[in-house]
Amino acid sequence: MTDQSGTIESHPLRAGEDPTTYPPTAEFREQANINDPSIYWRAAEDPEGYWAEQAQKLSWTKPFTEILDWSNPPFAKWFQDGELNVAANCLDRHVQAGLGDRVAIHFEGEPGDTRSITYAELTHEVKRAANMLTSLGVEPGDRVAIYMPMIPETVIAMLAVARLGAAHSVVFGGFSAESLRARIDDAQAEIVITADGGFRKGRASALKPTVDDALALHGGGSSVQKVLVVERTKNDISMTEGRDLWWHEEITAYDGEHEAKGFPAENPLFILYTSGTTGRPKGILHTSGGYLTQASTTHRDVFDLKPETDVYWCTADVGWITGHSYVVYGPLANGATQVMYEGTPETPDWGRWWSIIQKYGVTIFYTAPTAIRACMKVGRQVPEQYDLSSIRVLGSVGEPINPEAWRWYHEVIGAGTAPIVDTWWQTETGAIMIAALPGLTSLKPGSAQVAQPGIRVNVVNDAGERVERGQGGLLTIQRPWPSMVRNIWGDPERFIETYWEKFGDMYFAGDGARVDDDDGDVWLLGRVDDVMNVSGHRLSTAEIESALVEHNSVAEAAVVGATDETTGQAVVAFCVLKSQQTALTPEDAEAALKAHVAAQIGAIARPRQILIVTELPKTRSGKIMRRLLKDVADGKEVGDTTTLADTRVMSTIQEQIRVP
Ligand code: 6R9
Repeated sequence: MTDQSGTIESHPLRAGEDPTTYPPTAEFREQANINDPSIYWRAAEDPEGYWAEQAQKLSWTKPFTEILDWSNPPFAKWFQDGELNVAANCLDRHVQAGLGDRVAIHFEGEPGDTRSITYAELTHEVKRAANMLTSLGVEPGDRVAIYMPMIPETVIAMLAVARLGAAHSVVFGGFSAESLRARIDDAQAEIVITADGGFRKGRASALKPTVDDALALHGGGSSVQKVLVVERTKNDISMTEGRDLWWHEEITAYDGEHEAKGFPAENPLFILYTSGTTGRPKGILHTSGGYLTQASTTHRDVFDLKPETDVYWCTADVGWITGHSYVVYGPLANGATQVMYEGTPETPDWGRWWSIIQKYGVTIFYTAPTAIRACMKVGRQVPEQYDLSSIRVLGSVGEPINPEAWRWYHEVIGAGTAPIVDTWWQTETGAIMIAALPGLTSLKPGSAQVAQPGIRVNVVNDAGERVERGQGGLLTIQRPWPSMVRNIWGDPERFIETYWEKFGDMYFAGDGARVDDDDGDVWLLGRVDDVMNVSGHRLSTAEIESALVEHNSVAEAAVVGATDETTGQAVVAFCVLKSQQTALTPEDAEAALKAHVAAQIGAIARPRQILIVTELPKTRSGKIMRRLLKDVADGKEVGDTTTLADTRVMSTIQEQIRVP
C-alpha cells in the first residue's frame, strides 16, 4: 500500500478504525535513509547478517566473529566474542571523527535556565565522572542506582557508569522510598547518584530526602556505601557524614583524562525495573553490544535521522526504557543533537513544549499518546501560536494511539505532512520492534504496522498456532533479537516462566494483536495480562493490590484498569474494609488509601478512584473476577456472572457504589 504520489488511499475498514492511509510523499521518500523496500526481504533472508551489518557501524575494540549464540535458549548471546565500550561509542568516537563541536544536548530547565553541551564537553564531563566513580570504588560489574531529575548530569552519570563496565539501575524520580529501596536491594547497588531535587510544575520537587528515607527503611542497613548528590534546586537537605557527597565538590578533583576500556558485548549495561503480573517488579537486564546496535539502528531508520541537520526531541523521562534507548543510547550513539527538557508540558503554561520546538527548531518529535490527548483537550489554539514548521517526523510510543489523537497530532503538530511513526516495543525488547519506516510505509492511524527489518513477529492462538489474518491473538516474537532482555536480574526462572514457557522458543510479549487481512499490518490490542497501561506507564494490578492490603484498614482489594479518556487506562480499586473499620466514611477511607498507595509505590500508581464495597466477586475456586469489576468501573453493563460463587455480589456492589 505504498505509492509515491502523496495521495491518500483507503484500506478495508473495521469498527472504530480510520479508513485513510497516508503514503510517504515523493519528496520525503526521496531523501529518506531507508527508501528501498528490499531491506525487508534481505533482512528476513539473513537476519543475523543484517544485524551484523548494523553492529559494524559501531566501533569495537575487539571485532566479533560470532553473531548469535542461541545454543542455550532463551539465553541469547549476541556478538559475544567482540568487545566495545558503550560510552565511547556515544562520545569519544564522535569527537575523534571531528564532531566535537556539535551540540549533543540542548538542555532546557523548567525555570527557564538553559545549557547547550557539545559532544566534546559531554565527553569531557563523562570522563571526569568516570574518574570520580572509580575512586569511589566502582568496578566493572558493579551496580549503581540513579535517582535523578531530567538534567544533563543524569545522562553523564549513566554514561560514566557504562564507561566503567558497571551497570546502572535508573529509578524514576516519581517512585517512593519503598520502591527505591526495593530496587536498590534487589540490585545490591553500592552507590546511589541523586540530586537535591528537580523542578516540576513550577516548584522544586525534592529527591534526596526520599533517598534518605529509603536507606533508613528496614533498620537502616543496606548495600549502599556512598550517595552522590547533584545540586539542582538548592532546597534544604541533610547530608550524612561519611556517606553523602556533593557531586560538584567531588568532581573538582578529577580531570578529563580517561581511557575507555573495551568490555565484552554481553557485559551488563543496565537493569531497569518494570511491573509484571505479580507484586514484585522485575529487574530487566540489558547488555551492551546487541542493545546498542538495535537502539542506534532503529533510532536512525525509524526516525529517519540526519545527525548533521536534525534536532531531535524525545519527551520521555530517562527513568523509563524510552529514555534509556531514545534519549541516551540511540541518539548519542548516532551523534544526534537533541533537546532535553526537565519539566512538565503545562509549566508555566500549555505552550511550553511548542515554544521549545520553535526555539530549537526541533525536526523530530517523539512523545506518548496520553500527552497528545492532554494537549488536544487544551485545544489547538495553543500550538497554533507557535512556529512548528521545522517538524518533519513525529513519533508515538507507550500505548496504541487512537485515530482521533493521531489525526490531531498529524494536522496540528505535523502540519498535515509529517509522517507519524507509531512504535511498539517494551522494556524487555530494549528497542523498537514494530513501526513504520517513514520513507516506505503508508501510515495507518492506530496501527504500529510493520516489524522492523530483521525482526519477525507472529500473532498466535493459545496453542501457539498462527491465527488467520484478520483474527485477534497473542503477539509473539519469533527469533532472538539483538536488544532483547537477557534475564530478570537474579531470577532466571522467572525470566523463563514469564516470557518463554508459554510458547517454547517464541517470546510472549503479553500483548494482544491482530494482523490486517490485506497487507499484514499489525494492530496492537492492549495487554492480555494483569498489567495496566496508565499514561503509557506499566503498572501491575497485583502490586497495587498488595500495597492496599498492607494498609491496616483493608481486608481485601482488587484493582482494575478502567478506560480513561486521557490516560488510556486509570487505576480503580475495590476495597473491602476490615470489620472494625466500618466507622470510617467511604470518603475518608478513599482519601487515606489513595495517599497510602502513592506513598508505597509512587504518585503514578495513585488510584483515580477507590470504591469501598462489602464483598468482592469471586469464582467458586476463590479467584477474584476483575473482568466484572472492570465493567463496573467503566460504567458498562456487567458481563457474564454465571461463574460467580454468589451471583448476587455484583448487584450488591452496584448498589453500593456511585460511578461518576
Ligand atoms: C516502550 C514502552 C510496554 C507496553 C507494551 C504495550 C504498550 C508500548 C505501544 C504499546 C501499542 C504502541 N505499548 N508502545 N501498545 N502501541 N506503539 O512503552 O515500554 O513501558 O515496557 O511498556 O506498552 O502494551 O507491552 P514499557
